[in-house]
Amino acid sequence: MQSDVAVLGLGQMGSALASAFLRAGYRVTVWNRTAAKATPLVAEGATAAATAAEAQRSAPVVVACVLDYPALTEILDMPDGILVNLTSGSPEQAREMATRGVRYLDGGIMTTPPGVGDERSMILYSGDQKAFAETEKLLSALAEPINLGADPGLAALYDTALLGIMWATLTGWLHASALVTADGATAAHFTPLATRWLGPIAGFISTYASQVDAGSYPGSDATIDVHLATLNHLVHASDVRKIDSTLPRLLHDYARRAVEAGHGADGWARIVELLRAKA
Ligand code: FVH
Repeated sequence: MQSDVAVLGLGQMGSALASAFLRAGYRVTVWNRTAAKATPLVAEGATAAATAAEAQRSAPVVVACVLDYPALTEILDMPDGILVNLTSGSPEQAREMATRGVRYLDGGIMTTPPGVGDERSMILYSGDQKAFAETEKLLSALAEPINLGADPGLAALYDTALLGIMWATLTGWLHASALVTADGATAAHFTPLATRWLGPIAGFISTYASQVDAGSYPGSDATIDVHLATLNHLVHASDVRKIDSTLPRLLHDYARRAVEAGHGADGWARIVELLRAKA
């Protein structure tokens, strides 16, 4: 072992991870299927391994960030040591990987490559808790490490759930941008109001979290009856401007179903019951 950490996979993210370790002063061995991608990192001070197996024997901690789990499985050859897998996957894949005899930590990177090495960024971890304790300081070089506990699937579950929020939010904003630009406004003019609106929305979410856990959804801020009436405007405004109304119609449909089931006086958090009941 001549390095502190080995990084397998030097795509956009793996290169950013290796670079952050180097900037923090760690000795880093790198490996990538396409060897040329190691060149800039070697210039920064990394050692290039000739094979994935050689890299895995070069350090007590191996950080993997390749395309997907099949790619990881192809190159995995760890006799011992700690595997920190930052490759995206499902909770089920993470739990299966943890059964393969390595000391396993699964991770979900909640940033893009430019955010790696920034302490305001976060990376979610779950799995072997002793391994987390042993690697926490090292992993702090990448982002704030958030420990979700011993279930190796939890980091991937939270990662996926958080990405779901991202896609829903981005698509809501894009729909809104299509709406306002159809009448001659610009996205640049509209967007500061949109980002300001995300503050109150974060407040609604915090209020609704305990309601979701309690299964009780008082309509004390706004009822689903009111949401439904207002959603009619969003569908109408989209239709008039010939903007795709799949998203507003989906939301309208949730509200309509809740009202038809007799829950019009409840708050929006009640919709979770429709999301849960796949009938
Ligand atoms: N980029 C991002 O912002 C996101 C942030 C959240 C986490 N993701 C996940 O990180 C994994 C890698 O993503 P990436 O952005 O680094 O992706 P690429 O730049 O395309 O690099 C892919 C690397 O995977 C290697 N690779 C692909 N197939 C194989 C294989 N069969 N055997 C060995 N290595 C393989 C590829 O090698 P090469 O093409 O350069 O030879 C790259 O090193 C991913 O799970 C994201 O979801 C990033």
